[in-house]
Amino acid sequence: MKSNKVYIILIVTLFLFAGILYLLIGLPSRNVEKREITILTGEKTAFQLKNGYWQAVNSSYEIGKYDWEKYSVYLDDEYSGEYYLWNDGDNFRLFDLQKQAVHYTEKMLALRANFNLNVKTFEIFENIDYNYVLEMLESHGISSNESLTVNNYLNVDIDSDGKEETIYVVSNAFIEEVEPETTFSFVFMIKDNKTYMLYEYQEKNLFGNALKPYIHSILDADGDGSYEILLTCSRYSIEKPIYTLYKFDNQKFKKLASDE
Ligand SMILES: [Ca+2]
Ligand SMILES: [Ca+2]
Repeated sequence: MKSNKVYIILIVTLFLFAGILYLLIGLPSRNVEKREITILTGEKTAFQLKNGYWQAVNSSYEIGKYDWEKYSVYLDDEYSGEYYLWNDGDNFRLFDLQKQAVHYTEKMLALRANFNLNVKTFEIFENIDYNYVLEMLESHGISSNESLTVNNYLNVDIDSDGKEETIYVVSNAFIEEVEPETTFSFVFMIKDNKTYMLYEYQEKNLFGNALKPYIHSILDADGDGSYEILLTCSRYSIEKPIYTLYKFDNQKFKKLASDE
């Protein structure tokens, strides 16, 4: 009888322990997997998070499924309201809730998610303090005399720790006055005096191979409280720019989705 009691107590304890483990580990990860977002830009880029996976949606058929859905729309990073979207083959157009066309010229970001949306507003400054940029160029064998077409920065608290990081964008893409040997672009973040590379491109300068980076949006794309960066890279041709979404995770930037 006594040994039976011991067994029952052991089994009940095991069940309780398994239950607590499930609550601690199982539930939070299930919540993460339940987070869904659709990210659309004016230039018909579409990224989607579903069942814990990121995907760049490219086919016209799949993109067509986003038409006439309601989205939270941000124009030049400011929340503008709820709109319907419809793609004309090249771009997403906006329609108000009465389905009247709304013309826009601003940078457009449209979101639909099952969690609270957070989009940062930010200001881009011309860089006058070359220290970090020179260090970056030198470490890639590029002369400090090289002419640049982009040299700017912005301050933003990416990891929501109350301290702002600085993100630098530097490039000689699309330079006209001179014929440089290499074409290069770097996007990097300085946090606590340390450099974290977000995007780097360095190639022999051939006609039309340059890529010019631009920070399109800073948003919490996966609802975890830290911010992701949506970067665009323009090309020489009239082709649409390449969009890539980056997450700063474990002390490095990783790609979540790209329509490269
Ligand atoms: Ca920070
Ligand atoms: Ca996030």
